[in-house]
This record gives sequence, structure tokens and C-alpha cells, in this order.
Amino acid sequence: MNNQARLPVLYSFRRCPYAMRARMALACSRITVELREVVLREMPPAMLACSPKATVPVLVLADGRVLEESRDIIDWALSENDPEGWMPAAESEAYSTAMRLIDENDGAFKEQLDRYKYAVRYPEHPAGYYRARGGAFLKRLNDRLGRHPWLLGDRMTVADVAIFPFVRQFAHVDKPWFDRAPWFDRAPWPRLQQWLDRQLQSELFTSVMKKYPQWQESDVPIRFP
Ligand SMILES: N[C@@H](CCC(=O)N[C@@H](CS)C(=O)NCC(=O)O)C(=O)O
Repeated sequence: MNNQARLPVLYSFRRCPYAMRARMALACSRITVELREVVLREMPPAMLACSPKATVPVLVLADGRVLEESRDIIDWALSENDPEGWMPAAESEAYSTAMRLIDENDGAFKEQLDRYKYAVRYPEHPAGYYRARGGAFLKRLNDRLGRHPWLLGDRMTVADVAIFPFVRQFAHVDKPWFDRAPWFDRAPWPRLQQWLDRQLQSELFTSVMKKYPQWQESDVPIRFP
């Protein structure tokens, strides 16, 4: 087995918010992986053989362990190397706040985000109804960001990284509405918008959003980051 074959393998989809946060954590940890870009409707058999649940991201470690939840990938990457101190100390208040915010994001907020984004599939209510329900979470994030520049304090942490790709998705459902100019109407979440822009423009985010062709078995391995 050569060295490249021993790299962990990341099955990823560029636009998936779960995969984005996993790529950001891997990039931050400076762990090199082999990146395999998948197409959701054509998950590669090699990935399904390791992870029949068929969602991305999936990280197959060099020892054969399979991490098939983005949060497990983030935890693993930061436990290997956390040069920016993204993960608060276990049992600290910051840690429980981060986990609670991410739970809310992945649970109730994601549910409303999906309904807002695909409102035609949920005709019981108009899109604005789901937007308002998801917006309640964003308002709370905005309030936090009024106290400090990042969700937990003065530094970016795992909470910002794990939640940001979903806020990005929410914003992009109707960007003109999300960006509404302050002179036209009060911007709904000014600090959240600044927080989002800061991350969108960051070198880290740009670096994890490079485009790769769909992975084929015969490809030369692509090293990431
Ligand atoms: N809980 C999983 C969720 C991953 C997930 O739902 N990924 C979506 C893409 S954004 C997926 O793979 N969906 C499968 C499909 O659409 O076929 C995680 O955190 O990794």
C-alpha cells in the first residue's frame, strides 16, 4: 500500500452544508485527506459499501473506521489537531452552549429551513411562514452576535463553523430579502449578516469551496486541503 492509499478518504458534495462544515474542520486541522466528490443521486458503490446510510459527508479513516456524521468528522479532526482552538474544553459552559446551538441548528432550524427552501412541497403554509419560524433561531444568533463578534465570544469556534453553512443556505433562498438594504427597511439581522459575510469571504471558506469533478474509481487521488 502506498502513502496516498493510507490517507483518510472523504466522500463529499461541494454544496452540502454538512460536508462544508466537515471540510472546514479538516482544513483547519490541516489533516490531508483524499477527497472524492460525489453526486447525490449517484452515490459511488465504494462509498455505499462503507456507509449504506448513503449521506455525505463520510470519512473513512486509514484504520478502516467510518465516520458518517459530519459532527463526528469535526470532532475527530479537531481531536487530532485544533490549532485555532475551535473546540471548547469538554464540560466547559462554552462547550455545552456550542453543542446546544448546533443541536438546535441541526434539529428545529434545519426542519424550517427545508420547508422554507422547498415550500412548494409543504403547501399547508406559505414560504414566509417557514421563514419566520426559522428566523426565530436566527434572531437569537443575531442577539448573541450583538454581545461579541462570534457566537461564543471573541474567537471563531466550532459553533460558528457548524452553523454557518445552514445560515448561508437560508440566506440564499431569497438573497434580496435577506440582504434588504437598511435604508429601505431595517435589516432583519444586521450582525448575523456581517457574521455570514465575514465567513463567506474568509480564505478558509473559499478554500473548501473549490470545484472538483465527480469522482471515478480510476481517478488519480485528489488531496485535500
Ligand atoms: N446527519 C448527517 C446528514 C447528512 C446529509 O443529510 N447530507 C445530505 C446532503 S446535504 C445527503 O447526503 N442526502 C442524501 C441524498 O440527498 O440522497 C450529517 O451530519 O452528516
